[in-house]
Amino acid sequence: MLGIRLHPQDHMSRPPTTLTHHWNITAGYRSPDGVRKKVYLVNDLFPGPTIECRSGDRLVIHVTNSLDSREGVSIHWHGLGMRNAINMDGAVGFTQCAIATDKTFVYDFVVDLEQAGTFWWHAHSQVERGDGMYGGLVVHKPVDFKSEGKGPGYKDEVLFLVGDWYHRSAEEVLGWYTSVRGFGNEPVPDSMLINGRGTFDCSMAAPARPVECVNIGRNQFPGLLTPDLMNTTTRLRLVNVGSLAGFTIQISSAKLTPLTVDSGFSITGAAPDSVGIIYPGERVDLLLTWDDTSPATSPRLHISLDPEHYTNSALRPNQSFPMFPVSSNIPTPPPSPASMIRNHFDLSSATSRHPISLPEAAQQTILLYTKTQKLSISANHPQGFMNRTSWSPQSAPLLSLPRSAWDENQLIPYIPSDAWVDIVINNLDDGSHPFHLHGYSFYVLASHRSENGWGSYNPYSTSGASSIAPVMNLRNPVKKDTVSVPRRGYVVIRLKADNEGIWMLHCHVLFHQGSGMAMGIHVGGDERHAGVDLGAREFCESA
Ligand SMILES: [Cu+2]
Repeated sequence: MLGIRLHPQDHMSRPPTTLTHHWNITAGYRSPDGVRKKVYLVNDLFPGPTIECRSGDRLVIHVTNSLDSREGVSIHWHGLGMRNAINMDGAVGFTQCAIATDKTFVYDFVVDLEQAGTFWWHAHSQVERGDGMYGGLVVHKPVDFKSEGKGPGYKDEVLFLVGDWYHRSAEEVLGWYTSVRGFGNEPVPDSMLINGRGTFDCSMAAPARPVECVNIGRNQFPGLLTPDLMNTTTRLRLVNVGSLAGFTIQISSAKLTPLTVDSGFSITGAAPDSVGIIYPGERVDLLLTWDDTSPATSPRLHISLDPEHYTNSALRPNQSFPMFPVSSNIPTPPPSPASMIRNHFDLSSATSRHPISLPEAAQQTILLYTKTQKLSISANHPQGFMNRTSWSPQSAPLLSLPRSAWDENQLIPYIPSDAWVDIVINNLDDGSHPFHLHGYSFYVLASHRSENGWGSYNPYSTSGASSIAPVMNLRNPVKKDTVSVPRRGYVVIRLKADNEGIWMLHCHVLFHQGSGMAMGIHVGGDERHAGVDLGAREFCESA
């Protein structure tokens, strides 16, 4: 089956251990949706291998760069706290130099005992993530079934890595986006992949951009699940591994009860027909329960792309995939349009399953404005800004440099250890930006989107015009590591700065991150960062 069947039974009831992996990164040609393209491979796999472990395990991953293109690589462990292991966070420009061709870097860290959930790993060097350098990372929660006396209520767990896909390389797409030719428009994807497979109608390819294309027949597409999972309850772990588009999912003849978001945070939810929007970098775990179904109804997974983005004549905004192997004589039901969805669960209104105790006010507030701008000083090339700074990496990672040596492209406010901090992210653009913070999960206290005009929040402003004071949810907010900042709106997030390090904060839209929509927070230790990480510098010199 195309879904990745997970093995919780191998991890949930054993003591923590050390798991060692050896990864060899190469590139090769694949046709994930029928269109041939050069993709990245880890141990010859596209997407890369899935890591499964339990809370408290030590992961040792030897990553060898065998690309002959001289591109550097690095790997980030999306959502993991990386406590006492910031030098393993994989963020080029912040924590390490990219691994050069023929070099190996050993990622060695312990998964926090408090963390369990659906994570993923991906390249954090250039835009390699967009061409397949990613995979799943599932941390199973240790459970003592004997003392609990009952199972989890489902038999199987399956991982779906879902994301948009471009037929051009991500580097080409970024080049177009940041050129004057792009006019600041979003680069619209060509298709959608689930676990590295999709479909594309070859006749839809733009004549100006010929592709090597083979139509994939309906019967050639594998089922997402095997027939033995029909009529059983299954936990779906879903990751948006895409570069740009958010999406909503629905499975015909089934209900999808939301269980957790991002790093395993439990949310409340009924059993809706559809769930969304899931933005790039976000995860949601869903309990899949079937209506009264027989195989003859051929249930399908429907994915509807966030209509916020411009439509591409070749991209079908509603795509569907067979849940079970398709037999040739069953007609495919038409994809159900959004209007047919009776009962939708809006992830942006999700709340915590358990009451949360938070201080009334934070000790520090960081106020941010993000915007894509075309400045004449940059020859009108679109660039992403955080306040007045457009990020680009220095030649050495910040971890290896004192603050006095950080250049003008770094916006890194300092936060003392253990302070409660609010971060207000205002979005001055017409599209949403899913922001990801490394090293932390944070509470989402408020989220606002403006249909007309502008809705910014400036807690320091006393005049009402520039400040729409939010209603802060201190009672049952969700905890996330990636949050969509709505168009012409803002979010207020709160965290306790209990994880020292220089952590990256950036838009997870690959092309926005690649054009500068990134910054960091510097938590704890010496504000001047005089005691630099010499190991990080040594690795750069050896690379
Ligand atoms: Cu963005």
